[in-house]
Amino acid sequence: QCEFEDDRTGLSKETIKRALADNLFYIQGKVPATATPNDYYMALAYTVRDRMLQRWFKTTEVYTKKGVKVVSYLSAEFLLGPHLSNNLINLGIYDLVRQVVEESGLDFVQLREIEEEPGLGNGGLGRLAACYMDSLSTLEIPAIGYGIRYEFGIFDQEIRDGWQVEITDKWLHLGNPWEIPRLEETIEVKFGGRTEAYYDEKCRYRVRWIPDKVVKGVPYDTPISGYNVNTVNTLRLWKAEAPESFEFQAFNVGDYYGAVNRKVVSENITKVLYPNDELMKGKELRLEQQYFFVSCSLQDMIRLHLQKGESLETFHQSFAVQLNDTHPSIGVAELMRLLVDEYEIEWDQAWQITQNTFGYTNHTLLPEALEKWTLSLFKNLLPRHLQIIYEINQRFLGQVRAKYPNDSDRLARLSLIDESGEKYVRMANLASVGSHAINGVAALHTELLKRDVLGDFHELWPEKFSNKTNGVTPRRWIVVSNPLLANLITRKIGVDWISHLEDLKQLEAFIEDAEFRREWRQTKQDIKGYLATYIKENHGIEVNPESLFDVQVKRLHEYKRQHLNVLHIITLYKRIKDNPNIEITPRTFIFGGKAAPGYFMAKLIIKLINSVGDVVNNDPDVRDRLKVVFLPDYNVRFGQRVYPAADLSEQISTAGKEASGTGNMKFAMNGALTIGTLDGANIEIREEVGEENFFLFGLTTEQVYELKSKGYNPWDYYHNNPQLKQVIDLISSGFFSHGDTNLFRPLVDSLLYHDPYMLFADYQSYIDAQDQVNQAYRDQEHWTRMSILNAARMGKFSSDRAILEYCQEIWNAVPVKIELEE
Ligand code: 26M
Repeated sequence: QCEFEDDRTGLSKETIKRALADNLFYIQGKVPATATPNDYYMALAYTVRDRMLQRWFKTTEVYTKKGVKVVSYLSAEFLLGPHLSNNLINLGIYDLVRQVVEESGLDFVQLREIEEEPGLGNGGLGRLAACYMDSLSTLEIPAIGYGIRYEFGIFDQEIRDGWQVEITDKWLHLGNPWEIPRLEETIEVKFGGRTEAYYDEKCRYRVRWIPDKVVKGVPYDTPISGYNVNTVNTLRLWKAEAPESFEFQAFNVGDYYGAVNRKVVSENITKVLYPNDELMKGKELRLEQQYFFVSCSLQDMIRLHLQKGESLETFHQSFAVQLNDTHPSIGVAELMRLLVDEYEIEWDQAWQITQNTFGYTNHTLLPEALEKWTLSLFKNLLPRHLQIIYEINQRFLGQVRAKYPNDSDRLARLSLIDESGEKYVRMANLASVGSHAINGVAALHTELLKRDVLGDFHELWPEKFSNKTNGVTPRRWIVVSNPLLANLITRKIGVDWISHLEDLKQLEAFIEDAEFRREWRQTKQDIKGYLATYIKENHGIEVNPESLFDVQVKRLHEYKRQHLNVLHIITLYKRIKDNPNIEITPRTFIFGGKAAPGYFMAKLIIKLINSVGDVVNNDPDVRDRLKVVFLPDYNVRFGQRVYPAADLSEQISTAGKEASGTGNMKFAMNGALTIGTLDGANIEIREEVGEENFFLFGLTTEQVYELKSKGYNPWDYYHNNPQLKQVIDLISSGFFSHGDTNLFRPLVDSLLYHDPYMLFADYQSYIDAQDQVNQAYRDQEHWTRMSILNAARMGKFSSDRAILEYCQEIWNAVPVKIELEE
């Protein structure tokens, strides 16, 4: 029996203290006298990582030795957010480590805030991938996430004079203690060039691809811990590097600068995350990124599969590969190429393997967001893949023709190639044909997918389609972000709810307990106080923590209708101006979100929010009853601060436009009430929490379609609703723009003459619902009951539930316990 704990695994206070000091010296090369806060943060992070490593190693070993099926989640984005607190919670050592850090004379909160969050995603889709990785580990499902190690993640946002300014996100500048490069597992990816047909020694027709560029993919692995289990899965992100200087010697004699330039161009592939633009413009680098990470990942999986001594015929029994939207859908053609060209498998068998391997999740119905690439771009970058896509298409359309003779319109719609004008490859069609399972991300979304965007595919293969309503991880979105509420809940019902969120139902038993309601209300109040302090310290705006915190945080987009929220604010402001002594429920309107850099209208909406805020916040008539704050640089870390502090969650997209939404879930789990339309997962949230605990407004999807088809005229609403007219006229008059009547004209004109997202049609219904919110908030006892019921009934929206459904209905994956021998 040893008296000393291992420095890298031990969990006694003394050992952790020693480990911190050791890591400071041996990894950072610093002693306390010279150490910066970042040095201490790094030492702390390594101390935590050390405690994950034997679990990580063991997990990986079991997966490679045992014949287990591994889920492979392919995603161009993983919006992870800070690792430190999340890992501490999952390892069950948060309080312990915090104490040790503080006993060492350090400021734990300060160190925690030093971590640069990996913002390797735009929004919902990337954050969903991160929540799913957490649940896969927690459920002990063998899984690996594959993606891109962007050197620059989503840009940082600053607000100057009310406008958004983008700053590059240098998240790696001080090093990343959470990743380990695996240089020996580097993979080569080919680009461009041409193909050549030939006959092999058995006189079989074959094609070889002679590329004009080879790029290396270097894997960087990040451990993904599960909550309260030994499983630590891997997130493997690929970095592009130019192959060693062989080019210099053999091929580029005399063209040194040309060779250097090619090296730089290769390494550009993983430089920067593309912000999702309103339009899918043919960006060659984007397709290069997609093919690069997908090819690396599939080659990696094949290597792992062959290492087990298996033949490729059983590849789909080793890996279930999920396509997170169409971004990785080139994988369908790439797996076919690898199987047919490189491993000489017959086409039909390769196609069986491919279809059995892939599942495809769709995340959007917006037609402008459906990915397509021009044939010329495709041919230049991936000449062999274009041939393979043609071959897939020919065989596929043959089947369609047999089933629906003489239906050329249907054929044109189903084709992998869009030939209606300039020719394109349609990535959603490729993903649909190449997958055995297709799913939407909320019940309504899946129904609309089956009816509209993928209607022809649904008619052809109804059995491929299913719904998998999104979920979010309660570890990060309750336990890490809202420890006060988590502790209150645990005191009432024990800790099991953290991995069995349906247990929150047990809170309903305490609804008549006045003391519990008081604690619940007080907790929310305390958290609102923290946010108020943060806003004051960081942005200099005084907000009243007693006021109703009305929050809309999400990417800026017209369909999400942040400007409808603004119309409500102006409506209230107008009421005060018309009658300064009016009874009004004090409110703080909190906004956050980034606009795509090229999306002019979204940026103008940010300017409008700030301009309205300037007027409202500084008008003495308002007497601080209304405050409007746009908090810059909304990201995962700020989400963790704001969801717990919200009273009201704004989920106000035009019905039929928001595929699911996941912020809606984070708010409600933390006891916010929702004002929302019948869109995405709002519908299911309302079903769960009860219609009496949800503020509903607006047209239904059917009504939106109906109104569109019979001719929607926003002008009529403007003229028939004096309140709406006053609000719009106030913006047009230059009241919020120092008399400038041009500034907001594009926005106002778009509403008056087009209003594609039907703000005017929903305006009155929204205002009425907001008036009900005010009434409800005045009865704090009643509001608290509704708040508790919202949180208590959110069990369905745990990502654990979502992942279980994927495992059972799409991946055929089962848990594998990881045992640590003593
Ligand atoms: C495309 C091309 C080039 C560059 C970027 C893109 C691109 C990147 C991300 C396009 C769309 C992207 O994300 C879409 C997205 O986040 N969709 C959201 O997915 C969530 C998770 O399912 C849903 O909850 C949201 O409703 C849906 O909008």
